[in-house]
Amino acid sequence: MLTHFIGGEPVAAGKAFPVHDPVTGAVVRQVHEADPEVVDRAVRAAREAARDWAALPVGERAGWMRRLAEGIEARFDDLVAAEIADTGKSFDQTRTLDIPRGIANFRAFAEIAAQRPDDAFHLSGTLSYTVRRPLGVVGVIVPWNLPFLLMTWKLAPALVSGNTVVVKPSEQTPGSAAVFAEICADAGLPPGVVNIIFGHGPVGQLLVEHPDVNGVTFTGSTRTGTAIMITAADRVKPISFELGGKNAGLIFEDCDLDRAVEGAVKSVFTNGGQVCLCTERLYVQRSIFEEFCARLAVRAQEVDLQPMISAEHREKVLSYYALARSEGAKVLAGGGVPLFGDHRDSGYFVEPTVVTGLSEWSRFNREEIFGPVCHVAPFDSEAEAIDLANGSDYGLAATLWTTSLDRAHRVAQRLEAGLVWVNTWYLRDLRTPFGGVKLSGIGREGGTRSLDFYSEPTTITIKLEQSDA
Ligand code: 6OD
Repeated sequence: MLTHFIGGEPVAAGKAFPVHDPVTGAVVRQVHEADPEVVDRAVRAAREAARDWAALPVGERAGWMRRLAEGIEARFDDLVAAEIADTGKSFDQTRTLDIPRGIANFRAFAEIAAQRPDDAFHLSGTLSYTVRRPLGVVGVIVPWNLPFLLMTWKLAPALVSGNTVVVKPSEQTPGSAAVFAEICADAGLPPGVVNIIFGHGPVGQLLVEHPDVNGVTFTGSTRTGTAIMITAADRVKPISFELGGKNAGLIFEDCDLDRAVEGAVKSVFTNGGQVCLCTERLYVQRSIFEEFCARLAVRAQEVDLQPMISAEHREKVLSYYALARSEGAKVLAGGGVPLFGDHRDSGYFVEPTVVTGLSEWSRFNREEIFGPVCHVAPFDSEAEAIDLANGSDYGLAATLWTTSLDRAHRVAQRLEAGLVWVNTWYLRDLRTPFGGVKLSGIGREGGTRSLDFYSEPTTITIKLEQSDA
């Protein structure tokens, strides 16, 4: 049974809840559910550790980040196994993306923080400079789609900036966080610097409202983000949110069509479409629309299947497949549930799906689905393509496919999204600002933006007396 990790110790408290393997629906583990006393205990442990951790020179904290990266390398296979058991991800993706990004996150933020200069300003006889102080105790709420990647993406900058943390992983994917707790203990990380508590949504709510939690970082649905924001507003806590998306992909007739089709396949179907950066709306220039649709429909039937995270989420995705039909869509590929004839038939799979023919105002084209599915529509001009892409309540990511350098810059700069990829998708440089506009989030993390969020500057201004000499 998975236990909480508080003050450097395993804590077995709270009733048990099961985690299911999405591939088969079978129970893979039992986990303790935190209650208010456990949440309070974790926050107190983090608070007690905060002063000494913040007092360490940043170079020493960076050293700890490198040691945690080494710990992840040493437990690589256990982390891969835990992540796959909870999510049903492919071995290939977990080994090449999810777990390596944990290592990269700790290494990158160690370097970025250790090398960051402070600001200094001179103005007619005054010197002003800034020192940055950590927020204190940070609540880290992690989603189920990229559990280890996103937990470490938040932990590394929070810790290297001098905060202590209480992490709440998703109740659906606690496994890799439990291995990470062992890594922290084995590395000898000072007790209370990292605390991990398990449980459902109300545990996250208790964490956000705890008076001794000084800031909250969250990746997940816009609805949950709104609820956290309302709670955090009570004490004006800093928040950083990366929320939902309804991301557009623009395919121009001057693209390299082979690359564009493969890029669309990757951006729509990776992780079963369960990445906030996945494309759900594709707009294709009319002259290549028919060919693009035909090729995408074929490729959709060839991709490796990844299950939805839960039976409930599968029902949600299937309800959008039904909605597409009832709104009058033409289904080009998929639209149902695959039959395997083996143990996977009790898992949470859906068919990768491509539809066309819906209006921009249909619910299908406006709401985030978070499954392996997209709608494809034609456009006639560059201006129309930009309007279509921007005509969404969300603004996280967009992709565009063109071989024209001018068009690439011109269009990319007019898209209302925090991230625009040209002739690629989900290519990451961890130093760049990362986040969304509109309903897709608030704030940016990545590189020094993360350090800015997880610390606050104090400006010190000194009057310099003029010498008579
Ligand atoms: O790659 C990242 O750093 C990141 N924050 C990915 C977020 C994906 C959301 O599903």
